[in-house]
This record gives sequence, structure tokens and C-alpha cells, in this order.
Amino acid sequence: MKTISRILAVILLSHVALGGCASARTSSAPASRAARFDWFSYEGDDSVHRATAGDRGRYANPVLAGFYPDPSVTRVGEDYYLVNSSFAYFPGVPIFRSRDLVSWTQIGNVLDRPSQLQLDSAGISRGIFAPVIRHHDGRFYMLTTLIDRGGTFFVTATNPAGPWSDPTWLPTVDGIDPSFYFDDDGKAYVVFNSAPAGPPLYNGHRAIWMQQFDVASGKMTGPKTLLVNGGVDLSKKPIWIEAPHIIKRGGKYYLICAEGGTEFNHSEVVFRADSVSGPYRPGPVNPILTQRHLDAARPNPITSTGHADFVQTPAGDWWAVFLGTRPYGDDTYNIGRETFLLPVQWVNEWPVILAGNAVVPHSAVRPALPAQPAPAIPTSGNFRIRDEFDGPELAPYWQMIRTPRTRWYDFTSSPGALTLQPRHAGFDVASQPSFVGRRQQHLVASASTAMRYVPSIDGDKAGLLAFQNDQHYYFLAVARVGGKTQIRLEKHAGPATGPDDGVVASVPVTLSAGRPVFLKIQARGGRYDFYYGLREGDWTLLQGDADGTILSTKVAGGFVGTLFGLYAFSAAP
Ligand code: 6LW
Repeated sequence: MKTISRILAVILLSHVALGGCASARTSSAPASRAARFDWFSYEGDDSVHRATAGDRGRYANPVLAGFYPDPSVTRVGEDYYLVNSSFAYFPGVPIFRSRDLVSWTQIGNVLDRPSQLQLDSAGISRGIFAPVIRHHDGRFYMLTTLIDRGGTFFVTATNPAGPWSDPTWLPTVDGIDPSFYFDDDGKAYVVFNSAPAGPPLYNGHRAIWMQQFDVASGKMTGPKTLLVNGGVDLSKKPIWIEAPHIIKRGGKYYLICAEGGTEFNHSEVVFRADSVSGPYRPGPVNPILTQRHLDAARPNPITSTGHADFVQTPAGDWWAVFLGTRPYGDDTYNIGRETFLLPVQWVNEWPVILAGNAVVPHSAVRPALPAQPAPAIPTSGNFRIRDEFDGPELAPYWQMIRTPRTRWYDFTSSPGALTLQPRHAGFDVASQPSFVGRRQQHLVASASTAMRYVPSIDGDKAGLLAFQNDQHYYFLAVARVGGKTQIRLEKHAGPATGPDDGVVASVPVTLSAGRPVFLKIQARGGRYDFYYGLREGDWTLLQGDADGTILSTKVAGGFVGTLFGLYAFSAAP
């Protein structure tokens, strides 16, 4: 178990030293309708990580735990940069930096301004699909797709931590999973998934296309070239050939792609050509990564692996990042598709990530790179982290739902606390609620918070959520009903029916202005427990052993993962 992160530990210690106490803050200020969160604590404790914790020669997979899908990685000098999809969450496209491919620090979010990211009315699993990050001639490029509204665009920056430019749109790149390739001769290309040349021959029949990109003008130029029709073997009706990336090695061009769809049958495949525009021929051994053929009853399976990107170290070693899932039941997982790391072997000039019946390991030997100190905010293995909300801004891992159009949170009205202004905004595609969430990153995890809030009118509510999407979440809330204040648990697993929809447990409570109520959600694979307390650490179980499968991708659908969230709702329109 990694101890509390250094930065947050320092904040906590300094706070206590100043005579404050992070958990028993009282405020003389009258209770406003605002919800004030004094701190938020997250802890993950997956058994698979306990045996190898602390082994400095090894790293834990996933390297980015929790909903960090569709990874893309690049290297500039000694620094590696990695980005992930973010769908309808704002800010969008988290960007990480590392020097050893294992210790990753989030340096920001690429799309952190409304002018870059219009997510209004986007479904949670719409918005930003797979990004790619590349570096060319002193400039970083991030290329991605905003689904349903505008399509493919890229942004650039000289500093990867930002600021990044506003979007330049590429309307001829009419599919998903676009990727830049900058060739040695100065020419540049975009490869991407799109429809096949003629009518699809079967459901899931897609193709990989390429078009030249003019760096100087930032525009696409020339005809589109078909690189792959369907997949490795069209006669077998391969589905969802996507996530293409071109790499060059030994003067040959390698095209790696995902095939099989981003679920149980996912895989990574490879093609090769002598010329950048092809013809690309499939390798002798495909897929180069999959887990779909393995015994489903194996312990602690890692499944749905695919959507890889390659990066080469200065010493010439090749490594792959790719997405995978960690089900607790029959293809049932709540925390989404995570980022994993494995070395790439070259066999007869063809890359292989895993061969035969090899399983993706939860622990592996570190890359031969100078090991870096553990990041202040851990992203892998077991850890505990506490956010003291000392501001001035939200840590970069906090996510909002869709693009905020007003500032409904602050760190100033109650110093040392995150204040959320309740608004009449619920969970539906038209809303932009007063909600901030952070990923559940472990199968066994807990989230807790201290909240100072007194609802004013019937229907007002605020509290802690386990949130998969607008229709699939648990809400542990302080609410006002019939003129009385209660702590209650709402279970949502489908379309909302009314203001008291899904209440599965409640208890009356008397809250005095300024005194915190403590809320905790405990995840145990597919079972969730919900607690409250009026003194820190003194927990009362409100509802135990609740059905967590409603938070799974299998039940809820989509491409995202569970977030633990803080939320405030006002019944007043
Ligand atoms: C991503 C694509 C995919 O763009 O899902 O099913 C999309 N495969 O690679 C969102 O993750």
C-alpha cells in the first residue's frame, strides 16, 4: 500500500500545524445552500498488487488504473507523454509525463477551455474518442475526434503541459481513431478508421485509410488511400479494424491496429509495407496481442486487450501501451478500460507483444530506464490519497460532466473547502450538473468525504456518488423530503422516473449549520457498501452489499468507467 502522497501529506501536516484539523473544521458562517466539502479521501487495495508492492525492480499493471482508455504515447528526448480518451468529461484528454514509462504524472488536460471542447448535450460515452499524441519539429500535436459534432481535429502546443491551441478541424478525416505519422522525408500523413470503400459486407466491416497532411498549412491534401479493408483476413469477416498507428523500423513501415472491437474479442494486429502508402501485408503471426482465447476461469484475468501504441527508448527497446479490463465477474467490470504496459519483442522483423497463451501480467520487470520517484499522485498499484481542497484549483484528475458554462465551484467562499453551488441540473444529456468526479481505480476501493450542507427546500440534495453514467449511479445524499432532512441512498439503473426515484434506504438526521456529515462508499468488486457518520471515523452502515453490477459496462454500456463524485442539486428551478 503506497502511503499518502507526499504533496497531500504535506498539506495535511501543515494544516494540522496551523491549528486546523482537516476533519473537524467548523465554520461560524451560516449554512448557505452551498455544499462545502472539507476533504475527499480515496483508497484502493487490490489483492493482486499486495505481493509485489515495493519491489523496485518491477512495476504494476495497469500503469494508469481506472478509466484511462485508448492510450497513445510518444517520446521527446528522455520524456514520455501519454494521452487518453475522455468522452463527455471536461476537461478533456488527460496528459501524463514519465521518464521510465512506469511513474506517470498528470501534467494537465489538453482540452481545458470551452473554446476547445463543446460537449453540450453529449451522452457520457460520446464526445472525445481516441486521441493520439505526437511531436514534430519542436511542436506537440494531439489529434482526436469529437463525435457527433465536428469530427476530427488537432491542437498543438510547444509546452505539453499547455496551453494548447484551439482546434483545427480536418473534415476529410471522416472516421475515428486518427493518428499522425511524420516521415523522415518531411512528409506527414493521417491514418484513420472509416467506412469501407463500398457498402459494408457485414456489421462491423470497417477500413483503415490514409491521407497526406500538409504541416505548413495544417490541412489535408491529396487523395485518400485505402490501407486495410476489413482486417487481417477479410474472408473471416473481421470487425472494427481501428486505432491505426504507423511506426518505422529498419526502413520498413509497420501499421499496428486494433481488431475485434473494444470488448472481449479485442486484439492488436500488425501489417507491414516497404512504402508508407503500402501495400500493407499482414504479419505471419496475428494477433500480436489478445487474451480472448484464454481460460475465462483463470484468476484475476486481464481482458479486452488491444488499441496499442508503440514507443522506442533511447537505447532502442520498444514498449507498448494498450487498453485492457479487469473483470470481477463474467466479463463484468465497473472501472472501465485501463492503460497497461508491456515490452515489444521483434521476431524475424515482426513485433510481438504477447504470444501463445501468455497472460498480461499484473506485475512485470521495469523498463531499462532510470527509475523515477513515485509520483505525488499515484496512478498504479495500491494507494491512498486525500485531497484537502486547499485550492486554488481542482487537481487535474477531477472531471466535470460536459462543458461548464458558469463557475459553480470555488475554493474561496470557505477556505480549505471545495464549495459547490447547487443548481437545478440533474443527470441527463441536456444538463451540466454541479458535479466533480474522480475515477474509481481499483476493484476494492473506498471514497469518503466530509460535507457541510443543509438542504433548504424539499428536493434539495447533495452528497457522494458512484457514477457510471446519467442513468447508472448510486447517490449517497443528504436530502430534504417532507420538510425533514434525511440521509438516503438512491439507486439509478435506467431512465429516471421522478425526484424520489430509486430511494433504497434512508434515515432521518439532524444537521446543524457548519457541522460536517461524513459519507463513505466502499466498493468490493460487484458489491458496494454505503456509510454515513456524524463524527469522522464513526461510520454507520446505511446500505450494505448493494448490487454494483449496475455500474458495470456490461449493464450500463458505453466506453467509460465509474467515477466517485461530489454533487449538489437545487430543487429551485
Ligand atoms: C475508440 C475506438 C473504439 O475510438 O472505441 O471500439 C472508441 N473501439 O478505438 C472509444 O474508446
